[in-house]
Amino acid sequence: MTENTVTAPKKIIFSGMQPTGYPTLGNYLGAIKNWGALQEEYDCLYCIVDMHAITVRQDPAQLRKNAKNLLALFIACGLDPEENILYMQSQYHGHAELSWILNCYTYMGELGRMTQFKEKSAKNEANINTGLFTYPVLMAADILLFGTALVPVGDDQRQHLELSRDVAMRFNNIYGDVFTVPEAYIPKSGARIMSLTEPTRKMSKSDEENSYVSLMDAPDAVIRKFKRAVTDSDMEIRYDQAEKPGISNLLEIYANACGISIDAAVAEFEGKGYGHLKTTVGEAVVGNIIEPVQGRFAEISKDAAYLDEIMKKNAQRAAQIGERVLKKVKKKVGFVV
Ligand code: AQP
Repeated sequence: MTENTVTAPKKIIFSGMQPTGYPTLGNYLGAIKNWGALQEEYDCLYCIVDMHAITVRQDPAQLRKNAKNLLALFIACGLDPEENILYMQSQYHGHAELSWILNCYTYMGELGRMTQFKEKSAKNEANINTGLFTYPVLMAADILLFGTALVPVGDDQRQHLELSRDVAMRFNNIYGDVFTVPEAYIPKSGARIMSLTEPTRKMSKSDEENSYVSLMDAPDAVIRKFKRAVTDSDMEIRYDQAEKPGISNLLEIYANACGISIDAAVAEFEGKGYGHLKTTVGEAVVGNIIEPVQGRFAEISKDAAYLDEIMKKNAQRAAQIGERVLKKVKKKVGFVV
């Protein structure tokens, strides 16, 4: 490269995860694993979205602990805290400020159509709070605050991302080019890992314990959960999400855990029984994901001062980027800045 060469700024990536417990295998395969692959090509912000987490009642001490553990787990999963901005949502006020402004540019009807709101309010009938309803607006703020070009998420976030795009375009139509309109970045495989006990539903950390594998489950518990995974009464191992959701889910998990294609996974199990499939998938998950991640997590989480330093420094790095957009937005809507 010559001295005069100007390199184009890298595109910005933003994604978040709720500290509502340890991430599941679904969170890992649908999100964290892919985040790691993007860190060189893009400027990446990965946020622990504790403000989203309180839309469902949380124990305060546990929430704080979960948030710190999630930071350590991000690093244990291969996210470099120097290359990426790994930080806590509540430690940068810009998220809340922009969220309020965007609330005034989002319609009740749009939010009422959100599948996650319908599902979560059905699960939490005693606490259908406004935060649960406006969750996607906060998510839009998270993304738009940084001029984000790409948002790597699992398939369940597609609808929320579409709303972020609509709100950005609506705002830009009124005030000019303020926001970058973000694109979803959804992996071709692993974007929707299903529950082990009900394979037509997505794997979720707030569901019944045997339905999900947590990154912090003991290896023997992981094997046991896979052995109990719901399949079907047929005998054939083939990939067919509609007819064979349980087997297809196991094949998808195996392919992703081993870094091979689904076709290669199907070929590997040709002529084998369901028992063999379940044990082999469990062992691959333990050997390739659970044990290495837990080993690194044990080392990293010992050093509380190091994690505190990362949190502080990275919240400041996020604020440096966010303030530019926030100031512009405030000016546009007519605040005295
Ligand atoms: N089953 C899944 N398969 C693939 N990707 C998934 N993601 C979540 N579940 C799956 C992706 O993980 C990222 C972070 O999700 P989150 O923790 O912010 O919230 P969530 O989508 O609501 O995840 P959970 O596990 O279902 O949490 P709870 O039970 O607390 O609501 C997102 O990119 C998501 O797409």
